[in-house]
This record gives sequence, C-alpha cells and structure tokens, in this order.
Amino acid sequence: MATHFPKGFLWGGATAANQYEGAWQADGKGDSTADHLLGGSVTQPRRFAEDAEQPGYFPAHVASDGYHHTEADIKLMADMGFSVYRLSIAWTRLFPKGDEREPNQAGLDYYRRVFELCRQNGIEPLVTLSHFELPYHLTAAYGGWGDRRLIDFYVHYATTVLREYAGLVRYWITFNEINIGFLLGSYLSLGLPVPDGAVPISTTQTDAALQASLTALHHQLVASAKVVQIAHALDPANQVGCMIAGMVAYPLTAAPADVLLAQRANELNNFYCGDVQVRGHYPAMAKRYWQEHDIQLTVTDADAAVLAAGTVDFYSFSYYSSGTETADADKRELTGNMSVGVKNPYLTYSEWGWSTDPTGLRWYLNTLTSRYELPLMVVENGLGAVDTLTAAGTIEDDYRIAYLREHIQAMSDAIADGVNLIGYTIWGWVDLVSAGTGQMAKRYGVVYVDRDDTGQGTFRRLPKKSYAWYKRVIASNGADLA
Ligand code: P53
Repeated sequence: MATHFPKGFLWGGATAANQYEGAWQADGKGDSTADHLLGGSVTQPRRFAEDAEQPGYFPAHVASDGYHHTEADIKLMADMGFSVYRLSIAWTRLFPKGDEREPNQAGLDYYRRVFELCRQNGIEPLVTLSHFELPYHLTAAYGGWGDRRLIDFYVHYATTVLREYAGLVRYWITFNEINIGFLLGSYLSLGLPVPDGAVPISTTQTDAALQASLTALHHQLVASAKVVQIAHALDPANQVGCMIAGMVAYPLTAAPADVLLAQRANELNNFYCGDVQVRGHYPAMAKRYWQEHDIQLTVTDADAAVLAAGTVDFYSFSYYSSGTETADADKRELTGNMSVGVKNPYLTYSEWGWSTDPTGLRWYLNTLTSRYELPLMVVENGLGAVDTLTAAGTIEDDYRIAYLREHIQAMSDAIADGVNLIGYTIWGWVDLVSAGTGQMAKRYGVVYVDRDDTGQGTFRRLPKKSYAWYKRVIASNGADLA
C-alpha cells in the first residue's frame, strides 16, 4: 500500500514519569502530587492521602519500575525502530521540594543518561516538563498553581533543564494536557489542595471551584509562555509545543441546539487553552464563559504581553475517543470513567467506557489545521484493555492492533487531506499505571510488564503481538498496516 507519511516522520511511544518510573524516593527524589494518590478502579475512584507513607497502595511509588529498567527499555524502543520517545521529567528528582535554588545532581545525572542513551540509539527525546505532577511541597505550602509564585519556581526548574540538556533535547512540551485541570483534575494537573480522602478527579465543578481552577490555569499558561520564550532565547533550534487533551464532541442529533452545544464543547475543551498557547491570547468565548460562571480573572498587561510573546512552535495532543453532546439534560450520563455526555450509537466502547473513533482523529487533525496551520503531533493514542497471558506465555492483542491500525490509517488520510503531521507516539508503549484509575490492569503497551494491581510482580518485560506489528509499521513508514 502507498503511504502518505512524509520521509522523516517521527514514530515512537510515550510514557510519563509518575506512571512509569516508580523509585519514588530514589537518589534524593522528593514526593510529587502523584505520589499522594491511592489506587482505584473503574467503579472505585482514586483518593488522595496527605501522608504518602501511610499503609496503602500508591501506584506511582513503584509504577513500572522504569527507573531501574532504563537501558533495557530503550533497547526495546530501538529494536522497534522508534525515532522519537516522549517522556516526562519528574520535577521532584531535580527539585525535591520545588522551591530550592540548587538542583539535585543525581536527578540531573539520571535524565542525562536517559537522553544520551536515546541519542546513541537514534531516538529523539520529546520531553514533557510537567506531566500531571509537581512537588507536593508546592501544594502543601503554597496551594499549588493557585499561587502566582509557582510561575517562578517552574521557570527556574525549566530553565535549569533547558540549560543542562542543551543540544541533547530539541523537542519540548511545557505541560501535559493543560486543558484537563479545569475540566477534570484540579489536583492532578494544577496541584490545588484537596482534603484527605477526597476524590480528586471529577467531571463536575462548582463555580467556586472553577474560579480556583481557571486562576491556577492562567498561572500555568503564563509560565508556559515564559518558558517558550526562554527556550527560544537559549537555542533557536528548540521547538516547544503545547499539549492538549484532544476532545472531539459530536452533536447527538441534527437539532440545532445539539449542534450548538457540541460546538461550544469543542471550543471550550480545546481552544480555551489552544488559542492562548498558539495565538497568544484568550479567545472571545473565554470571556463569555467567565461571565456565565461569574469568574474574575486577573490578566495583567504584563501577563498579556508574556502570552503574546510566548506562542508555541507546534501543537501536540492526546487522542483516545470522541464524545457526544445532547441538549436533552435527561439523556446526559457518565459514559465512561471520565466522560459525561451520551453514548454515540455509531461507536463501540472499551471496558472503561471510552469510544473507539478513528474518524474523530481525522476530523480533529483537519480542524486544528484550519484553525492554526501549525505542525501537529499526536503524542498519545492507544487502547487501554485487559491483556491475558496465553498458556504459551504470549499476548495476542489483536484488539490493540486493530485500534492502532485504524488510527494510523486516519492519520494517513488526514495527511492526504493536507494536514502537516510530524509525529506519532503511542501512549504507554510499555504497560504503565493509568492516570485516571491508578490501575495496571488498564494496559496500553505493546510491551507487557509483569505486575498486578497491588504492585506485585517481577517487572519482567514481554513484547506482545502488537510489538512486532508496530515494528513493521515503522519500518515501512506507515505503508504496512496489515
Ligand atoms: P488513563 C482524561 C481524558 C483523556 C486523557 O488515561 C487523560 C485523562 C486524564 O486521565 O489523560 C491522558 O491512564 C494522560 C495520561 C493518561 C492517558 O491519557 O486514565 O496524559 O497520563 O495515562 C490515559 O487510561
């Protein structure tokens, strides 16, 4: 089959430090907000614990033990032919509390080794500076991103990283899924304090909670723009992107009220943050939204100037599924462990209630191209599913192959539509802890990790059937999807 993927297209996979590395107290690492989250399931939400050393299961403490599997895991990626690896730096390995001036040398050394190994294996690192975590001390002592001083702490951390790894890393993402903070996770993404025992991931927020989330988000957006400017000033070769949770909303019917609602959801969920990071200012709809929810946001002239000067070089996003909107309030329901709306009768749903919709990815890529005309990267995509070892000790994950095949085909079609897509990193290329539920049983990897939902196992790596398949896809630059 012919391929539309351009020469030099970046193929790879992604992880996040707190879901993959474990080793939560190794070599001087401090505890991050993620280290305070207990395990959950699709029916049992994760809870927050102030004391991260109390008895109980904290998935991030061990995760996939990536910290102790660095060489082997990079070899596996190289063997698959990866040209890019998206990973995040744990802020707490460098600044255990977040407000220190001097970084922890052991933390700097660890990531230097990771980046050098990537380079030696022909893999371009794509580095997320903050992926759903910050030093817990910044939450406990400052109130997380609700405090403006976080901007300076983050800029200091980011500048340290940019200087330290100059020449080793060229592709940067400032914040993972920056739009999730006000939609789902004010603790997860913004580090806003929550009471002990609380469920920190929620699909509903009061206006007061929104006020706090949007204020904190504004601080992140300013911090992001500052870091974009610093990265460019330090080295014009640095490419910095935003990272948005890609959310596609369809109207349930052609009723104009449904269509309008879906449009508003698409605008709010994606472009509230996207416009700030790409265009350098809040879109008109943001002001309407603030009025409707009685939000008072302080955007100083200095903030506005920073936002305008710190626009990104590329737009990256995660894409898993699409949602459906209805104006009929009676029909709205919880469709998955984290999505509200209504089920789409034309789509099938995973065990976690997430729809499979490759056409939505093509729609999203085209929508972004029309709006921004920027290079795009799909930096998370994959299927969270239960995998079972066969008697022969293999994992025949044809469902995952089918999911990935359809989404790669959709990307190929979008490129033929005229989209400038430059890279693709599958989420959780190696099994890791779910952010939403804290489970290991929700597996995304093309490589299996032997451990269960209580943290027990050998942590042995085992390539699944999808591993050999993805390797062929990469070798053929997307031509061989069979
Ligand atoms: P899990 C919500 C909606 C879509 C993606 O999610 C989301 C979230 C927040 O969890 O998160 C991203 O692990 C995130 C990753 C995460 C992945 O999607 O809940 O960037 O950290 O693991 C998948 O199945």
